[in-house]
Amino acid sequence: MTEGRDIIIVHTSDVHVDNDYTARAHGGDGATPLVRVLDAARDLNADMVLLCGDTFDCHKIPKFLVERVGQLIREAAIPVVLLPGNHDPAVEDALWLTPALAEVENLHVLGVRHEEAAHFTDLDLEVWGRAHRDYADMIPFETIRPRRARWHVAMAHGHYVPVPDRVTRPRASWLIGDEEIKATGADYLALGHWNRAVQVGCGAVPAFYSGSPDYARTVNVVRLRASGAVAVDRHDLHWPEPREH
Ligand SMILES: [Mn+2]
Repeated sequence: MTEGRDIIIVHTSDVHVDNDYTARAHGGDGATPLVRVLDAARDLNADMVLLCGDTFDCHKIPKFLVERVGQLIREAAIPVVLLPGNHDPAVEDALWLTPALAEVENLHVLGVRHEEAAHFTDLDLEVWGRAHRDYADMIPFETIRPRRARWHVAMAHGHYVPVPDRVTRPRASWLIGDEEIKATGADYLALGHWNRAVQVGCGAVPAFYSGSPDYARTVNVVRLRASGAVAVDRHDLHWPEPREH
């Protein structure tokens, strides 16, 4: 139980594990950004990691690398809640369904293992979000899930604009607006799709992009305090090796 202490959540997104661009940027190992994130979670003694979309760059990833990701998550030994994004949606032939990932007990893929919410009784916490289920546009907060636990954390992978215009074309897809953010009523809203770390919304709900590990070089650290307060900070990732881009 976590009675009396903070619940610590590490939030990142857009990790883009692959055997292509990300691998070339990290001396051949496309899982390096994920390793850095999980190292940070361990250093912070985190209770949970949120991977907020585009964890994989695509679904065509060599088996050895998928297995490595499954093993890294298993070894992290804390719940990892993953929202499929526009690069890695919950399609029929998604990597999420392969044994290397589907059999990782602490990996909770929304839209696959859970329809749209993962409930953690020991933390009195629910994490919910609507997965990308294809490569087309969708509205991440078209429907809102009401609070079902003391702590209500939402995830979405999309593009923030204060007031979405879903009529004019061309336009960005997967729009998220201020009113929708407010309507979530979440204690924390974890966002993905942008590479930079930034707070968005009108402030009614703490809504943050974490940015990608590669670009932001940080993860967001969310502390849910016993008092009910929520604190959000950024934590530097360790990058011992020089980056090549
Ligand atoms: Mn994206």
